[in-house]
Amino acid sequence: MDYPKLNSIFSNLASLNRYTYMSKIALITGATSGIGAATSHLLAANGFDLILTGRRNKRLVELEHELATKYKAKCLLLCFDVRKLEQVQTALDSLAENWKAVDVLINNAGLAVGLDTVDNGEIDDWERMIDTNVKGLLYVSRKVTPWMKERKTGHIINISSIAGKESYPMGGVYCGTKHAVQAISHAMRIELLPYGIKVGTIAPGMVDTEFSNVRFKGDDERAKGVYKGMTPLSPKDIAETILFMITRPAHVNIDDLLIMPTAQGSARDVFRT
Ligand code: NDP
Ligand code: 8X3
Repeated sequence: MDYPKLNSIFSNLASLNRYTYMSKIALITGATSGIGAATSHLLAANGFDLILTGRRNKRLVELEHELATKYKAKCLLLCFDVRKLEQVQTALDSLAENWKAVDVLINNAGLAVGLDTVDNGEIDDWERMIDTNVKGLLYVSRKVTPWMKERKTGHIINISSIAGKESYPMGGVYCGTKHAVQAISHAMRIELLPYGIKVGTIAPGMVDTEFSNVRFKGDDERAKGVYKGMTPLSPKDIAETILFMITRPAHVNIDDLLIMPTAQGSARDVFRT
């Protein structure tokens, strides 16, 4: 028996397996920026095949190119608005059967728009936050969860916030949407117990992304001020936390994880120098 030759055949088969059959599939909403983009990089580097979604197609195409070049990652792009039920359904229905075997769903797409009291808030801002953060998460989960149930496996990570743990003035509606993410996630966790599907939430404090630019509608100076005199979390910090959560042994589920910058003690208590 020619053992070196056999070894080489086995090692080739293993690598074929790794790329053809064994890679786990992660679907990340809001992959075009911030936490979603950083998570796409880290999961690609760790051998995941990725379904990347967002509204900005150019960014999705650039991201795919970067991940293919850096990590030889296999990506599938779906450009849609999570607020639009029909778009969500059409996009996800278009997946080939092998891509519907989603192992990890990261419901990350979300935003805060405006900072105002309830008696003065812009109705359109409210609609955008509620439709994206709550209904968008529900629309995507409604499509993907049955695929996981069928396979009796899967892991759903919902991105919440410190705003899902406490409310602060002028952020009532954003806080309401993130409290809803916490409540919905907890119910999903219990509903999916019989299927062995894990559900977990991550609630970050301040993370340096495009979040504040979006909240302040393109006012970059105001957005920069949010992180003045303190070191916020980086999107990579959250990506690493997600990777940790989804690589625990089969019997371990991290249900709910609050992660804050060292300089932030609550939604409103930030130590600045
Ligand atoms: P970014 O603004 O950098 O990224 C937001 C992502 O969400 C983008 O990829 C954007 O893609 C996507 N998105 C927004 N609206 C829609 C939509 N209608 N349809 C599809 N995709 C959408 O912010 P973050 O990375 O910070 O935000 C990610 C998540 O983290 C959000 O849920 C946010 O609430 C949460 N979070 C953020 C914190 C922070 O301080 N940054 C702290 C705690 C939680 P596109 O525009 O291409 O559609
Ligand atoms: C984002 C963090 O403090 O602006 O979810 O609500 S905060």
